Amino acid sequence: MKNLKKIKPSEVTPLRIWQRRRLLKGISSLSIAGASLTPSPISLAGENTFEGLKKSPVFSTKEDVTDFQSASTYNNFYEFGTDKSDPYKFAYQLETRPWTVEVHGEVKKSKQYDIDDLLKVAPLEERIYRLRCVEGWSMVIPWVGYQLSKLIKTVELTGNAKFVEFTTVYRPEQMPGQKREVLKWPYVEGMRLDEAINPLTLLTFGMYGKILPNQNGSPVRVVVPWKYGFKSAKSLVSIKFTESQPQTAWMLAAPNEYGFYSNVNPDVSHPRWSQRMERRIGEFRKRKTLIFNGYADHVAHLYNGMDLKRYF
Ligand SMILES: Nc1nc2c(c(=O)[nH]1)N[C@H]1C(S)=C(S)[C@@H](COP(=O)(O)O)O[C@H]1N2
Ligand SMILES: [Mo]
Repeated sequence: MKNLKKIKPSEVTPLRIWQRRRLLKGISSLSIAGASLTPSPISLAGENTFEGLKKSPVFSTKEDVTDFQSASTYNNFYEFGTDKSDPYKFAYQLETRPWTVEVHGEVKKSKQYDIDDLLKVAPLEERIYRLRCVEGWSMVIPWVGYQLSKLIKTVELTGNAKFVEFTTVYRPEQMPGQKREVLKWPYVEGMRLDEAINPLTLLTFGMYGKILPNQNGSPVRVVVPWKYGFKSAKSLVSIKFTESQPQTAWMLAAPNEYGFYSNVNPDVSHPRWSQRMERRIGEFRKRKTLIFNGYADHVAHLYNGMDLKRYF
């Protein structure tokens, strides 16, 4: 018998119901804020569903969407542990309201956004993107967000801005994985400014038409579909524009394995395994990995003349 005192609420209530309750608690402030600010065509209805989402056929794949169950239970979010099931088990502990995101650095108008205001900077769209993990699996997920470029426009960059640095929240009391030095916390990622402005780069608040489950990076993350999954940092508290290249958590951990660019590239192996093939979650037979994860038409020009083996 387990010691009753040690039983987590998630073990008493079936986990998914517990998480939904947490989600509903978190969202109530959002719907109230949404009702008070009228101009946005997007509103949240029952079960945290975004209504009136514009679909984005130009930027969406027509491939089969991964089922929500897999996309929300098989995750990498080391702040909650290194097992694929840890984020699903533990992410309910993260309090996603109130939440502020600092947008700062080389900008004329730095700003602390309340998450419910950040959500309204531009109309939210649904974008169905492939996301491939450096470990060799991939998913197809309908994300909800707007182009990061829309936010960048509102803060007016200075001429010195050349890179963007994303920082995840640091809260070891709510994120048990941060109690161990698996990575240098907080999790930091980054990219070049032209990559951040590319129309594919999505500031993301939801998936499958609903607000993001905590384990997928609630309340806001970035999704950069032509790069390995770890570039798409979750649960952001800071978006900083910098003159020099950010030092990322993965580069600090293993610089010879995880480069700054980390573009999906079947021709550049990870030092410990090939990147030629991938397993789409839900499929049995492996498929070939495509250069830039199949987004070459949108992003190949960003790397003209660059040696991608050197800048991996
Ligand atoms: N803060 C933070 N962001 C993160 C990670 C992480 O460990 N911490 N893991 C990354 C990795 S390795 C992948 S593959 C994707 C997975 O996103 P998903 O769980 O929503 O599919 O999140 C990325 N973002
Ligand atoms: Mo990953």
